[in-house]
Amino acid sequence: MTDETASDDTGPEDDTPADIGATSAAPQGDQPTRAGFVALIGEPNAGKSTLLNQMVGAKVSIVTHKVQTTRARIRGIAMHGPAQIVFVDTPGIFRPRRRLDRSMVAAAWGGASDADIVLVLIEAHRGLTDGTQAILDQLVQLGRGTPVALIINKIDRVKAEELLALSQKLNEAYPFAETFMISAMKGHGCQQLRGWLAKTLPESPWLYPEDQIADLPMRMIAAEITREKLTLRLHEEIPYQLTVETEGWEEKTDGSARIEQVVYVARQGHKGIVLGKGGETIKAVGQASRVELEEFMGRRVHLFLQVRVRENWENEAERYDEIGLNFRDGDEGRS
Ligand SMILES: Nc1nc2c(ncn2[C@@H]2O[C@H](COP(=O)(O)OP(=O)(O)OP(=O)(O)O)[C@@H](O)[C@H]2O)c(=O)[nH]1
Ligand SMILES: [Mg+2]
Repeated sequence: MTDETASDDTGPEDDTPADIGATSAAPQGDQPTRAGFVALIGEPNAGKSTLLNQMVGAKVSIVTHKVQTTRARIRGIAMHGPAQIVFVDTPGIFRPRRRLDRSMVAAAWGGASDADIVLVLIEAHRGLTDGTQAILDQLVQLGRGTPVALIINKIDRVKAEELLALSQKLNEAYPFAETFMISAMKGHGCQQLRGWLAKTLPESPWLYPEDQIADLPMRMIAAEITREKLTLRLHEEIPYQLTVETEGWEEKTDGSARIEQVVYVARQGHKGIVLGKGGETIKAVGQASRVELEEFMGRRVHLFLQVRVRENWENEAERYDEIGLNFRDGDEGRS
C-alpha cells in the first residue's frame, strides 16, 4: 500500500479510512457482547455519511459536497471488540418545503428516536448555527433518557484554539453526555469516539452477522452510487429533482452482473441536461458509477442507464418505497 503519500486534500471522494484496523478487534475473554443503534443527526452537509463510512471502513453511504445528499436512513455496521455498533445515517435536518423534504426530515427524526445513542454533528467552522439550534430545541422536546453526544466535525478546517470556546458554547445550549472533536474525513478523533460508543451501548447479542457492513439491498446501494455521480456532475436544482432506481439485475454465467437503472427527472428540460451533448454526461456518469460498483462488488458490472421524464415522481408513493422513505411522512403538516 503506497497511499501514505496521498495529499491531504483529496476531496469529497476520498473514503480512505484512517484507522480501519481498529474496527475488527476480536472479542476478548468473556466480556459480555454489546450492540445497538447509533443515530447520526445534524444539518445537511455536516459530514454524517462521511463519519459512517469512516467508522464502517467502507463506503456504504454516498457523500457529496452538496447539501441534502442522503435521502433515507442507511445502516452501516462496525465491530469494536465485543461491541457491534450499528450506525444509522440520516438525511440532514432542515426546514422542509416539499413532500420529499418532509419525508427526509421525518426519516432523520425517526432514526434519532429509535436509537440507543444519538450523535449530533456540527461543522467546526460554522459553529452554532440557527439550524443546529433548531435541532437542539427539538431534541429537548424529545426529552428521553437516550445519551446524546456532541460531535464537532471538520476540525481540520479550524485552529485548535477555537475549539474549546465552541465546545463550551454548544454545551451551554444542550446538556450533552460527551463531546468529541473529530475529522470524519481524515479519521482524527474517530478512535476515541468508537471506544466510547462501544462501552456505552447496552449489553445485547449482536444484531447482525459479524461480517456484515450494511443492511441496504445491493440494488439500492447501486442506485445510490449512480445518484452520487449524477449529483457530483449536475448543477443547481437538478440533483434534487431526480431519483434513481435499479430496475433490472441479472447475474451472468461469467460472474459479472448486468444492471439496468432508470434516472427519473421531473422536467423535460432536465432530461437533455442529464443526457448531455451527444449523451456525454450520462455516459460519464455511467462509467464512474460502474467503476465504483465493480470495486464495491469485486466483479465486473455492465451498467445500463436510461433517463425518463416523470413530472410527478415526487408525489408517487412507489418512488418513495424505492428510496426507502415513508410517503405518508411527507403529508402536509406532519413534520
Ligand atoms: N474538511 C473536511 N470535510 C469533511 C469532513 N467530513 C466531511 N467533509 C466533507 O463535507 C461534505 C459533506 O459530507 P457528507 O458526509 O455528505 O455530509 P452529510 O452530513 O451526510 O450531508 P447530507 O447527506 O446532505 O445531510 C463532503 O464534501 C465531505 O467530504 C471533515 O472532517 N473535514
Ligand atoms: Mg449524508
